[in-house]
Amino acid sequence: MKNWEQAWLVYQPVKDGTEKEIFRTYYIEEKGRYTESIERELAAACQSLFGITPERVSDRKDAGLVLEKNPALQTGEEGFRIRVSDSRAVISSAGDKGLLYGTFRLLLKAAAGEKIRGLDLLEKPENPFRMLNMWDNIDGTIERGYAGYSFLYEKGEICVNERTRDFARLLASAGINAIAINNVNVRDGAEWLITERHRENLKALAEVFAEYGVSMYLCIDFAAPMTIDGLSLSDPLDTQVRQWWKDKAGELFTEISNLGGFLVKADSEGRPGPFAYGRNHADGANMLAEAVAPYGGTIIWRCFVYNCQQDWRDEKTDRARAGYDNFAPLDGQFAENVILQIKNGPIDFQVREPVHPLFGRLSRTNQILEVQAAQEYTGQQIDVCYLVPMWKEVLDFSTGCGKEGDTVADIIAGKTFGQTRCGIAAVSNTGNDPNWTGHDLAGANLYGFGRLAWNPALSSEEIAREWIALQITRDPEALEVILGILLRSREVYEKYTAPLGIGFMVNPSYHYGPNPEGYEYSPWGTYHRADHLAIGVDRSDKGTGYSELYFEKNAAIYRNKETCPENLLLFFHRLPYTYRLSSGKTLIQQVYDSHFEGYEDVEKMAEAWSSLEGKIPQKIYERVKERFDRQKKNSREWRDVINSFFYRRSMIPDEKGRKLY
Ligand code: GCW
Repeated sequence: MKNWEQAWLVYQPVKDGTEKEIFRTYYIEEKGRYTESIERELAAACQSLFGITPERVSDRKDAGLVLEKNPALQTGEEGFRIRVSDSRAVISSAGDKGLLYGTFRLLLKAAAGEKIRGLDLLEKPENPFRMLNMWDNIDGTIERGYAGYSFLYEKGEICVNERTRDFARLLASAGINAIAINNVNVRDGAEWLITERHRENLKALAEVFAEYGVSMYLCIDFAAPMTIDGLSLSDPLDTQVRQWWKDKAGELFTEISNLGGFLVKADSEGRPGPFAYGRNHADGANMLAEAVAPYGGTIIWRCFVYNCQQDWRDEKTDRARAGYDNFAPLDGQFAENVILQIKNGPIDFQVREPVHPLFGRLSRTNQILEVQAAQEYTGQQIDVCYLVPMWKEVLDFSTGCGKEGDTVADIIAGKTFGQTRCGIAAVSNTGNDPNWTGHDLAGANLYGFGRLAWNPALSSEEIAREWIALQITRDPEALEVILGILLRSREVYEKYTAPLGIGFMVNPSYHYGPNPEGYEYSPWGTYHRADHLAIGVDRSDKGTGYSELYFEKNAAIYRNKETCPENLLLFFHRLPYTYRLSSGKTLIQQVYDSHFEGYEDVEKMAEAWSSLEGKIPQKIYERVKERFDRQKKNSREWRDVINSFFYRRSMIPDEKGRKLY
């Protein structure tokens, strides 16, 4: 018995399915790279969905399902076409991988209870890189993991087992095609993943991902030549260091055919990097790029570089500027096999942040957008928070960079500046909990990330509907209830946690629960500077100048408190508690109202969930109910702590006379 579940690949039996006739027999023209995976999936899915075992036939005419490669099709390697008549489905693609993705799409449509007869569909992924970043440590813990321990490592060793395959299936079925298998903070033994000590297991792991078209990346320690081989330095311009990386890349790429390259966090939060030698990040990245280039490898280099040793008394330094200031001047200096990975916002995955100002500025640099499915600051998979709406806001953001397609979605898809090494990455929210994501509803974020990465034009609602039907229920009424919860969950979370764009009011280090001054006098650079009159940071042209990093269209909106969106008001401006918002409400009253409302909304969501008892699988019902009990407690805590903090600072009572402490 597996002690884990199948998430959205549970393939719940279809009772009145006439579709099953199509799946009784299938024909695959020739053996391709993914044929075995396809056949395995068909067998498992059809057994579970329809109670049948599909049979492979050798004559195309006898088959209900036909899979064929067709080089003339405009699908590319990964896209596919699906056409279904009354008695036959044909999946075709110019590439092997397209057949795998097409198979998953057809099976998932059937599993979601959609009618597949008459289907005529041509799909191609919008983003070349659709990547998951695991923050798994090799001791089995997970940095910012909220779903148990790692299923990739145990006690310092890589694990490759049946669960690994199920994970690879989940990834491929959601369209994810790359994975970085270890934490970007490479430490406590993970430095040695690139040595022979782990080679056999690494090869085995890479092979499982290869079978599902997922290319494997390793996070590396920039100081590895010193850590592993005792060199005296890791200066990217030093000949010995450069040779060390060339040798290392040669070894790794020759032995692991499915290796995509390296993902690097350098000069960030204590990680080593090129700054130690007076070099810049282009020097660092290009040195590695040169080493992996002969093998077609890629270096993904993170832009999360800032000073985490800031003196809180220093009001000039603004952490929000750091990514831009470090990387914008380097545009055009990176090798063609380097990709910069940029977090969605300038600070750090808060529930509300403006879009990172590097988007649109880097016209001559490959780039990947990094989002966080792991709910570090968005409820830690205790509170429900469907993140697809937030990611869509980022993708839809028009940068005003002066090009035709100027949204973040256009830029990372390579449409704006013609790049091909680009796309989107998410920090994974998985762990070894039976349901993979701790909170069952967090499954929607993992699945949703993949779907959105494939096609950013899908709506949050479409994605949620698909996921609910696959993983929880096809019952229309129950589905609507769950949909209602998911679609408002982020807004609700924001209401009781982040007032008007102020982030980081969390408990230091583990980042769960309210603590308005938790980071206020710390070196981390995330201050709100509340006193008895006002709160917020002036990031306008009169303050730190952060608003001026955007193209004028957006800079003009942000620098002006009248036009700045309310949900970012205190991110960009320092304002008195008595400031009147466009609604006529004072700022302080808005804070009170939204926190009271946020808690009430949680109560309503929890009630809605309770109405599902008996209508959905009992274990999911119970697990989520337990999370809602905790979310209620948590949101009440937030409400009272934040409101009391503002009340004590301002001494302005709530107009509605509700209890403040
Ligand atoms: O938000 C911070 C997290 C760190 C993380 C870092 C990063 C992996 O608190 O845990 O380290 O971001 O993105 O590098």
